[in-house]
Amino acid sequence: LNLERDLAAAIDNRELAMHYQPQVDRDGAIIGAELLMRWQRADGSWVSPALFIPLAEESGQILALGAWAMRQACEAVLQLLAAGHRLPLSVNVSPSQFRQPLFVEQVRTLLAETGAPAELLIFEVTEGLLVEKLEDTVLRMRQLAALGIRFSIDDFGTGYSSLAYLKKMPLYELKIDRSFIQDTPADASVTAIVQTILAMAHHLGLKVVAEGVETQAQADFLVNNDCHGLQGYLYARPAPLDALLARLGG
Ligand code: G
Ligand code: G
Ligand code: MN
Ligand code: NA
Repeated sequence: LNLERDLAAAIDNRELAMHYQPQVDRDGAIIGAELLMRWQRADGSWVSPALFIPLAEESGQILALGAWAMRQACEAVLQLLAAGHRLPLSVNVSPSQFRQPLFVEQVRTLLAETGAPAELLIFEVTEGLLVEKLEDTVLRMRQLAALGIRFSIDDFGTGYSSLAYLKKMPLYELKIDRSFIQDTPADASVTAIVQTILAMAHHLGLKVVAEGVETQAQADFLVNNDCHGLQGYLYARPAPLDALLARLGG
């Protein structure tokens, strides 16, 4: 098994697919969707991104994968618009992708080429991005925000960065990591952490999406604490764009 070699071929052989997982509001209406990459090998087996994304990070292949993901996002935004749905899409941006010298230029070019409105793209970045080179990160985020791109901190609460960055960067949203949601509201201290994240976000004017919502008890608790968006198997698993379009109706 040589995943690195196979991954290079996967891009050329169109073995990568993008799946979309809806995010809903308190009434269950779809307010957005996250793009999640999938790799189906020639033998039909699926490789989890939890396995190939870290590998691609190490080999540098993440740059090609990331560029592909970004184009998929723009094309999906346009396909949704054509079907009458002005739906923001969230795309995961890995730290090395974000740190490429020409990243801002690439995004600008892609937006111009495709005509996708930047206002319908949310970049999910992890706290790992915010640990090093904070000044440069903030500068780039501002340049992208000036184009209309919004930013979400993915896996919030699991990283090592300081809360000081929350004030410094142009953020739109926090995504509470599913490890917290899993134990909410059953575990009192985890539940307290979730409530604290929600309260802090509200004070800072940030939206919050909870990931990994699997039970109605979790959803009820989150809604009662004014969580803006809910994402998880309770509503839908990640699936091809057609499934999202069907769910939106048309
Ligand atoms: O969908 P799943 O839970 O298997 O995803 C596992 C991990 O892979 C998650 O951490 C997710 O953020 C990451 N991932 C999925 N798609 C992409 C992508 O397009 N780009 C990047 N950088 N990470 C992704
Ligand atoms: O790291 P990131 O948040 O981008 O990754 C999200 C991952 O969580 C995806 O791999 C997705 O498939 C997975 N996921 C989404 N909803 C649920 C859920 O309700 N339960 C579990 N266990 N995983 C989920
Ligand atoms: Mn994510
Ligand atoms: Na996450």
